[in-house]
Amino acid sequence: MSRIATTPFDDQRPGTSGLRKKVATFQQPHYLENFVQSVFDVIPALKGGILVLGGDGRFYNREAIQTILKMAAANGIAEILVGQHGLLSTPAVSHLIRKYKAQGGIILSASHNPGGPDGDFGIKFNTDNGGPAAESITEAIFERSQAIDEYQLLSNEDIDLDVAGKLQIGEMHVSVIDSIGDYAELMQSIFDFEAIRALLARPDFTMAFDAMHAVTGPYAKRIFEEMLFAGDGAVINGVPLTDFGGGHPDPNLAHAPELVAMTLGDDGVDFAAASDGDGDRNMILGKNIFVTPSDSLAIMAANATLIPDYSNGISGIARSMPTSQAADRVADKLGLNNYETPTGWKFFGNLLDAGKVTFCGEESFGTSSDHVREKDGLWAVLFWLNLLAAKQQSVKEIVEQHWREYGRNYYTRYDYEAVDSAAANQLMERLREQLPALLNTKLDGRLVTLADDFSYTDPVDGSISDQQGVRILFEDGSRVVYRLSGTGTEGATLRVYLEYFEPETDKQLLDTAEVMQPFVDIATSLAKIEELTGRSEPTVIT
Ligand code: G16
Repeated sequence: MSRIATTPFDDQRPGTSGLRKKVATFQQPHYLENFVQSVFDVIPALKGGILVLGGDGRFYNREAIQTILKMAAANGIAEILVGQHGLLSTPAVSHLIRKYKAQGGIILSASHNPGGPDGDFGIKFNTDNGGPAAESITEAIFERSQAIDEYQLLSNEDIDLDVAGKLQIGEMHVSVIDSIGDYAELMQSIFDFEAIRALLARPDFTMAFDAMHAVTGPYAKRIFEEMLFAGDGAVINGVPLTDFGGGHPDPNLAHAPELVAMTLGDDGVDFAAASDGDGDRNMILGKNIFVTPSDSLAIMAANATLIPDYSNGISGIARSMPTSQAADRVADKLGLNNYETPTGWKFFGNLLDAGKVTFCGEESFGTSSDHVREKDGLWAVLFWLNLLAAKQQSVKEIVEQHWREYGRNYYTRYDYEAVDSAAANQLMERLREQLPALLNTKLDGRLVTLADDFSYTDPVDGSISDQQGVRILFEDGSRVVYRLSGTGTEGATLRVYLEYFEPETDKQLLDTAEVMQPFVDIATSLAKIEELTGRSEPTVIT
């Protein structure tokens, strides 16, 4: 075993979801090793314990896995479960940690960010509940990284990641496992596969799943094509590639145009879905309709009892603050617990562990339940298929019926990417200063009933997270929310979230862009976006 001298890097503070940087940053000598050693130092239970390891297959995935294996052996990890070919989706890691009672998991992914040598890489640590490490832990890892002076590594040959089986590195047992089997079994235990098979066998029903050349390809092929007989070709872009085929593995209207096109017109597929780099995000589409992630969460909660695993009802729903309030209306009506948390899946962990909620969701294309402690793209897709089978209605019918019953929360998000960081911080600071004066004033004729910088007190452990986004709420329930992303790797990304509630049925089928324009105008002028950032248009609208 070698102890290798090193010096700290000052930029190893994890963001919304792990440490994400350009590949070139991770390729610097000692960069990956420093961070991994900091994780091992902060989580002593890993010594003598079990660790799960895998990634989304992006460029540098295999090299990083070989390095981490040698470091794990040197740091006294007793057993490591690594995904075959180095692949494991984020929800699959969460499940494996829980199933095999591991002390933690390392996921190599920069999620929906582009890959390849010029793209992004990332590393996330999940704790023994299967969920992303809480802020107190990520902060401790960062602090450790700032004092690190050596790391441990066992000199060993690289192992063959392509062959499933058991081997040993030094004293450490290594199992190269089928990445899909345990996860597919879990899905089978939650959903009615018979009913989904019958739906997919209907001659008048067609589906397409876009794996975006990322990790869910092999999972989707096994589950949809081999277990549910969706038919060959139901999964598109199903082969994981280190650069995601040059695409941006982000399942949204902007980055999955091929799939969106398949849903349009009278011949469009009846159901379409996509997932992201590491398989935790989802996008749901029906023939000529896109289901916003916020609506998807609300509709799932309203119909949960139609799914076998939730047939006895759910305890509650949590959503991130910028996610639309559609789910709150369902919680109110059904008498469910309801929580509003900061952005970041890690904030749902305590609520799920305490049984306070069953479903969680975020506007950023994430939904999941207490079956794991991560968001889960394929779970959401299977949920919708099961729902379609149970209701024997189209996606459009289900969504529009939901709006008629609960009202419609029109929703849109504007992203201004790679903005100058100083300008973005100044914009947020200026907004914060304006907040006290905004209360009870009118913006474009709308009365402001709340204007604050969102602060969250965790109801389970009492921890407080401040400055989680500026929100301005109007009398009619509409909102404008601003925050800076915690997942970008270039400058700052300003996100502006806009929401308008429409209770009247005859106004629920209007064009979202038109309905939201007054709020876009309010948001851009109040924050002086063009003046302060030089951007007259957002980079992406979802
Ligand atoms: C991550 C987090 C999510 C968060 C999203 C966007 O998703 O897990 O909880 O909503 O980033 O965060 P931000 O607005 O700070 O960029 P993923 O899929 O990238 O891991």
